[in-house]
Amino acid sequence: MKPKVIVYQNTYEQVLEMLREKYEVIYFESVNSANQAEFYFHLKDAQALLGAGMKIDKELLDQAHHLKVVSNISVGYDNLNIPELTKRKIMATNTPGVLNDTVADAIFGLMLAAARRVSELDQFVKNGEWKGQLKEDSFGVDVHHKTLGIIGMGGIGSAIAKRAHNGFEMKILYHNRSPKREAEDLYNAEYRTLEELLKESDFVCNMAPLTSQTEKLIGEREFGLMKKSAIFVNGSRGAVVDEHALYNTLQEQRILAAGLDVYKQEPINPDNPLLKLPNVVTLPHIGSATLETRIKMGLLAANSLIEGLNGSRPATLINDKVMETVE
Ligand code: 8YV
Repeated sequence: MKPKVIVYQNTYEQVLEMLREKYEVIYFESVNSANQAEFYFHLKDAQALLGAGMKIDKELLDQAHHLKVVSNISVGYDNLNIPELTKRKIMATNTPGVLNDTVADAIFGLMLAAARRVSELDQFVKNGEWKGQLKEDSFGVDVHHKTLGIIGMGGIGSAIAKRAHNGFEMKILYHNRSPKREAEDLYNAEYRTLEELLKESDFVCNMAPLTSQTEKLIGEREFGLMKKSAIFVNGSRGAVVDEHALYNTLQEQRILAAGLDVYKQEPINPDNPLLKLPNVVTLPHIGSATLETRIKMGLLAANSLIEGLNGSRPATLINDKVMETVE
């Protein structure tokens, strides 16, 4: 009898085929109220979970009596209760690295769109409002040669710094738990405290992972330190930002604009006042969602799942300590 694996989000045939060679694959394009009972029926004897975003906590794990691996198709793993997984000798894996350039591209897309008012002006043209001489002489601000502050200089942050340095000749500041010598050497990145970064940057890009320490890291006080001409981009997790504070700051024009790919609640409520502001450009959490990269992420996640079920150490293991306890 093949071990049972649950895939709980839509992924690609290449990924499913890779798993079906070895396992009984129970595939849900998404888990919702209509199929949740079926999901929990299979969870009882599933040995692995593959997907992204599902909250894997004590309550769920109490229903999963044979689980050995939880494999995220994402680099972020704030949906996983790592201490609970480790205590239960369940390996947790993610997909770092393969998405760095794709997410960095998306971040620059948001920076440029916010700086040059692309979303607003796109609608202006499409709504037939361009009827003659433009009423304004300029639309937005330059990105090149400005100062970019990156909060969270991990793999994606470094890819953003590469683009900023090589492509836009920007000055790069960063705030991180530990120094990043490689970024300092390659991109002349300079370490700053969070306060210093917020005060000095023309563009502030949040790429900090969501943890208990970073929840609402950027709130009223932090936005109050930023320049009135500054642009804020969030590409990591919505909960790292106090969205009410962001709205107030934008609405009162205490910063110039924002570009958002992530939100505290996803999908974001269409009535959220942030969506009514002309100086906010939004994406639906698609930072890594290009065809090429999502396939790479799915295959990497599947490979880590296979390594874990084979009893070896997955290349992208998050909770190393689990290897000390797995028989
Ligand atoms: C999203 C992400 O999962 O990897 C992460 O942590 O947040 C992203 O990969 C993806 O962009 C959703 O489409």
